[in-house]
Amino acid sequence: VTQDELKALVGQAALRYVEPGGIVGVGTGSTVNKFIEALAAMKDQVRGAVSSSVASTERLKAIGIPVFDANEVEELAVYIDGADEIDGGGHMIKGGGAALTREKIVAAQSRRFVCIADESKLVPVLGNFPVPVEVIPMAAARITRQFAAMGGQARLRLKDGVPIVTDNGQHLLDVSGLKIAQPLAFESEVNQWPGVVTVGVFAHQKASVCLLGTPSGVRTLDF
Ligand code: DER
Repeated sequence: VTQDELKALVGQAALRYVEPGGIVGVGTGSTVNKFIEALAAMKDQVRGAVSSSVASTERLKAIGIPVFDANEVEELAVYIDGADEIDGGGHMIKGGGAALTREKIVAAQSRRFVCIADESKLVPVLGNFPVPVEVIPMAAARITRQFAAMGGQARLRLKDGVPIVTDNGQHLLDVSGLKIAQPLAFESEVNQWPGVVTVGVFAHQKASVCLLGTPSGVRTLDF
């Protein structure tokens, strides 16, 4: 079974968490893209979506699903999103797709976070995947030094040699060499460093449930 097939499996499985007639929170990434493809089959049963990125907005509109601004909607029943890593407590590293800030915003206004992931994402301790951090550009060097002081190596995310600019017009650092055994404390600490927009550790907005794609089917982990 390929990783792509595992992503399609969980993208399809996530449909059962979408309430008919509701507005669904939609994340970003290749696994979420499989969910959006699956959602096309039941698009007349949903009122619309709140999106976490320009990329997902474009895909939702392409299948005819109305996209609402986050400010137009009160609480969402469910938020469907992937993860770069997820631990046994439902804490995640996210941001591989550069959408971590809006993902955390939409997750915060959703009652349930349904994480969809292939089994390679489940880890005992977060940190093997470099932690994405959205930063205000002028603060990047100082934040890099702060991560160095805790043993992390922060690198500016580049595309064709130029810093990537997020949907919010900021830069991204990817921090390797960290072992995040206390995700809540780590998120609280880094979030309040001046110049940090969002740290790609989702502990305060952890998953409620994870649909994990495995060769023997979908494993449902409840947190
Ligand atoms: O950027 C993100 O947070 C994405 O959700 C990412 O973590 C998962 O992307 P993938 O489904 O393409 O692996």
